Parts: sequence; C-alpha cells; structure tokens
Amino acid sequence: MAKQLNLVLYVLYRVAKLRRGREFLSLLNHKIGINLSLSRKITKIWKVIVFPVEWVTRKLAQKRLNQVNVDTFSLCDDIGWAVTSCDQLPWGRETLKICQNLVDSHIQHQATHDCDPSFVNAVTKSFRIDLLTRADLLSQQDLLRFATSPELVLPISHYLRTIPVIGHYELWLSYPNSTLESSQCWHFDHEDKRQVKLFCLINDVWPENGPTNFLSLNASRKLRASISNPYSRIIDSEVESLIGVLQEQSHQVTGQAGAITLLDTVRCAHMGARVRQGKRIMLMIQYVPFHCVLESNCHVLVDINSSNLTGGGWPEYVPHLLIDNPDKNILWRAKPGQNLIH
Ligand SMILES: O=C(O)CCC(=O)C(=O)O
Ligand SMILES: [Fe+2]
Repeated sequence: MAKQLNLVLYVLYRVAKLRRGREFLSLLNHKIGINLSLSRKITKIWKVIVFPVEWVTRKLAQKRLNQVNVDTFSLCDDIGWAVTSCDQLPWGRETLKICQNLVDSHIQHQATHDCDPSFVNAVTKSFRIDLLTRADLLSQQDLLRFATSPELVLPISHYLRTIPVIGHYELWLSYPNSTLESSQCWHFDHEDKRQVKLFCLINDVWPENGPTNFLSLNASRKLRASISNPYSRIIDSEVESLIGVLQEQSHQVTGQAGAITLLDTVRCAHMGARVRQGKRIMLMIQYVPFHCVLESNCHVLVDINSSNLTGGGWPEYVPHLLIDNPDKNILWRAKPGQNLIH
C-alpha cells in the first residue's frame, strides 16, 4: 500500500514538474492514451494553470494595446489571413534591405551553415535553408523593431486575443528542387488553436519559384474534416479528391519583394517551396500564444530579451514577445561559448 502511494505521489510530482506543452501532451496522448484532441485541450488548460501570471499580464497588456490607434491591416476571425506590405509597416523597408543584403552576402560567400550553432534555426530542410544568424538579430535592431511595432503586433494580438511570443524569426532561401516532402505538401500546423505567420517576400515570387499556397478557411475546414490524421501531409490530387478543384479554393503568396501575407497556418491548410526556376527568398516571423500547446525552439529571442535592448523607445510589451519558456532559457544558456550579449 505504502509502495503504491509512493508511486502515485512520484507520478504526481513528475507531472507537476512538466512545464512544456510538448511533454505534457505526449504524456496524455501517448502514455495515458487520451485522444489527441482532448489531450490538446487539457494541455492548454495545464499551461494556463502553470503560468497564470503570464496569462493575466498578457491579457491585460493586449487590452492596453487595443487602445492604440493603428490602421494597417486586420485579421478577421472568419478569414484567417490578411495582406499588407513593407511600405505600410514601420521598419518594413529597412528590414527588406537588411534581408536582401544578408542573402547577397550568403550567395557571394557560399556560406554553409550546417551544424553552425550561431544560426537561429539549426534545423534545415533539403529544399530550404534559414540564413538568419543570432548575431544578425542581435546587431540589426531594425529587424526586431519591425517585428515588434504596434502596427504589426496589435492586429495580430487582437486576432490571437493575447500578446503572443515570437516563436521563430527566419530568413528562408530555396533553390530549384524536385522534392515533394514535408511542408511542400498540404498540411496544417499544430502549435495551438491559432497562430499567425508573417511571410514577407524578399525577392519577387511567382508561380514558378515556389510561393506559399493556402486554402481558404472554409476549404481548410472541409479538408480537416475529411482527413483522419491531422498531421497528414497531403498531395494535390488527394486534396482535390477531398474538397474539389484546388485553383478555385486556394491562394498563392506571389508578388513583388516587400509584399507581406499574414496567415493563420493552424486554421488554413498550406504548402510551399516547390521551386522550379530561380529562387524563393522569404522572411518568416511566427507569432504564437505563450500558452501554446507546442512550443517553438527558437532561443535567440530569449537572449535578446535578457540583453539590454539599446536605442530606447521600445513598446512596453516587447519583453512579452521575446520570452517564451523559462526552461528554454536555462537550456540555451547552459551551452558554453555562445553568449553574444555584451
Ligand atoms: O514554405 C512554405 O511556403 C510553407 C511553409 C510552412 O509550411 C510554414 O511556415 O508553416
Ligand atoms: Fe506549415
């Protein structure tokens, strides 16, 4: 009896220590066998219980931000996407220029970034590399000013109903490829019930150089209802057999450099990077609720938050945007020789 009680207490102790949604979800879904959809709901509630102060302060900060008057774009609940451009947003043009310069210098030096820890995103895909380094983000403050301006953050926070965190900040370069794998196939993202990804074209993108494609919210709902595995990667013909002609229900993120699309990639099915000619260069900034089910793995923003942001004039909610998980802070800092903060 005492042994069983000990075991129960031990399990409760281990569960109580789980802070990350990913681990908690896996415990519920894989170990205990609760179905995925219910496991996700419980995980979300768990995260609110574990981080109640974050929940309240983010809600309050969002309410305060709502009082600011901005007139850029709006993300409607029943649409799930919006378009704008670098010219409409503060530090938009500067960010575009910085990204173009980074890509030019990468191409000139043919830098390889496999396994280089200084890169923000160590994970590469065969059809896409991420060129942004931690040093770039720390030294080029316009990049962060762009991602944190009220003109951008207000409509996103309004849609997400909280001040989110920036989960990823990536600069993607894709060359012609013949693969059809992973995010090149139709899929839904799974971080939470909602998230917003900003896609900013850094070069001109047309159908042949691999634009992001996405389905309208209605078509996405139809597709989701007709697949049994929510994590499926679906080829075009299968999508068509499930929901009808793709061309009538999908949108393409094409246009000239500087065009911006904001997309809820959880609610809208999407795919991209099927580059056949030329190249596609795109900036991607992910905004995701702090209490999301699946956390991101981008550590550099935590570093920026802990460094003294110079230059002044940062909106008061910026630290909220930059810190996503206290555990991660420890993990990242434990690695020697990577501290770029002066
Ligand atoms: O490469 C693309 O256009 C799609 C990327 C994607 O699936 C995502 O950002 O969630
Ligand atoms: Fe995706």
